[in-house]
Amino acid sequence: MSSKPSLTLIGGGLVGALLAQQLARRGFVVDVFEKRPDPRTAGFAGGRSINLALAERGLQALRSADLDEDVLRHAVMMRGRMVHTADGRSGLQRYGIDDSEVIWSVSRGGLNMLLLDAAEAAGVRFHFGQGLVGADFDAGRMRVAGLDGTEREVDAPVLIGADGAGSALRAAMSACRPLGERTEWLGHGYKELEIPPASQLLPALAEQGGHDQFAIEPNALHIWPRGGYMCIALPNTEGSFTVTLFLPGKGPHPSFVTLPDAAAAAAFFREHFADLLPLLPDFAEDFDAHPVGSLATLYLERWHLDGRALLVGDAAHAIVPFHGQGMNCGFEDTAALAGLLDGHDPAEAFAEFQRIRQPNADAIAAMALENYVEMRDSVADPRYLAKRELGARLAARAPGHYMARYRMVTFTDLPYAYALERGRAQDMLLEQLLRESNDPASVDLDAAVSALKATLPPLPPLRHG
Ligand code: FAD
Ligand code: E1W
Repeated sequence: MSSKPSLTLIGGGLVGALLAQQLARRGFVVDVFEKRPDPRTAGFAGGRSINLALAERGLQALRSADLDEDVLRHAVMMRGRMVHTADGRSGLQRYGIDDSEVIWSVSRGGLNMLLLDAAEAAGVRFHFGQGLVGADFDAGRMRVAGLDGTEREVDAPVLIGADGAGSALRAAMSACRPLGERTEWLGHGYKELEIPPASQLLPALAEQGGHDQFAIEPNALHIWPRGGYMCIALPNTEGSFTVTLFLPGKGPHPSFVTLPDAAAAAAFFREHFADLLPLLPDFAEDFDAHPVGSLATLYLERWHLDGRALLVGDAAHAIVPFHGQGMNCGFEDTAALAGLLDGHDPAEAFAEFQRIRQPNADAIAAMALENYVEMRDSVADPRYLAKRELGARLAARAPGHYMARYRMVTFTDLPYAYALERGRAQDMLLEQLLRESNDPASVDLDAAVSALKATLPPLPPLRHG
């Protein structure tokens, strides 16, 4: 075979940096054009600490890049979800029976910088402050703009877009051939707030009568479900937490338009997040300074232009964040693509990549949307709780035959499409078993396991973390 083609990546974010490292390690010549300045010297946008949940799929991709240990050194373990109800009570629902089934809170900025270092060490050439503005796919050339706006042309026969949900490469590809693009807006937005380390919160905690070293349990993902809206919090290594409020963008109260400023929002928090507000000493500053983010699902019919251009990560399949899988799915993309490009020409590899990944991207998009509703309200719904309890009993009795969908998504590398399909079948069975009574203890478990084995094949053997 001829020598490996040289590849031009657009975007040095989480997915772009990891993909670049994996391709360079396989001997490709890789150039990455990143619109923003180098975060390792310029400081990460705004200096705010934003974090993300890393789960098994993302970890497996990092493992294949030999970066898992480095990343986990800077991560905070989350053993379960801590649910804070409106009456001020809270309880931990563990994700698994032991610490083999946990997720990890990682700093977005820290992770990106670690991945940039790793890619550079593998030989990737970075061009920071160079944003794609256009491409001529027939000529194999692209136009990039520097931070001062000056444009120049660069040779780029094979382009890979990891430039996020607002992808400029996607726009350039659409101008060449329609990609069948559709964006479904969620209609809900988000705003990030911060709980500082407990040492900075002593007066507020003393008022609440707490003596803990931490404001709230550090090794958990915190959720304040409130029906039409919710807050979550993920821990940072420094003892702080990043809180995210998810709320309708407009419409009747409460929505971001009915909370136009910090004063209105503080009154709303006093009423509905009474236990959270005292932990947010900079509430007013944060609320007024941080923008409202928007949320959408992106669907494309085509991810590539033959062997000339391909989209990966959010650029191809942005999803809503409620399963914490956007980055994990993008990391899974990188491992799949690096494997396919090794030994195939780009045209074949790109077509095969879409064939394999698109059904899975569609499946996690659907599950992420469903999880918002589940997080917001059904965590307190008796029907949901009964099904979850019966599911746990079936999993304990027949672990090779029943696994909750959340666990398939979060703790295995079973394809997302498989998790969606099997989850539906399992759910139908639970509905049937609980038709007579909503009490899981009243269900004959032996009969239930027989019914399960009669309707569904066993789970495939699992590669566990
Ligand atoms: P991005 O991270 O958006 O990176 C794109 C990069 O391309 C950036 O560096 C950008 O500067 C650059 N770029 C943009 N335009 C150009 C251009 N024209 N030229 C050159 N470069 C360009 N996922 C999880 O797995 N777990 C979570 O807990 C989680 N929580 C989330 C919470 C929220 C509120 C949101 C909004 C998302 C969350 N996600 C989570 C999803 C995750 O953030 C994304 O899936 C992930 O960042 C996608 O990575 P990416 O590299 O494809 O895109
Ligand atoms: C995870 C932003 C975000 C990130 C997440 C999760 C959630 C709710 C949100 C889903 C979850 C990790 N989830 N957690 N507990 N039950 N479902 O697992 O990343 Cl809003």
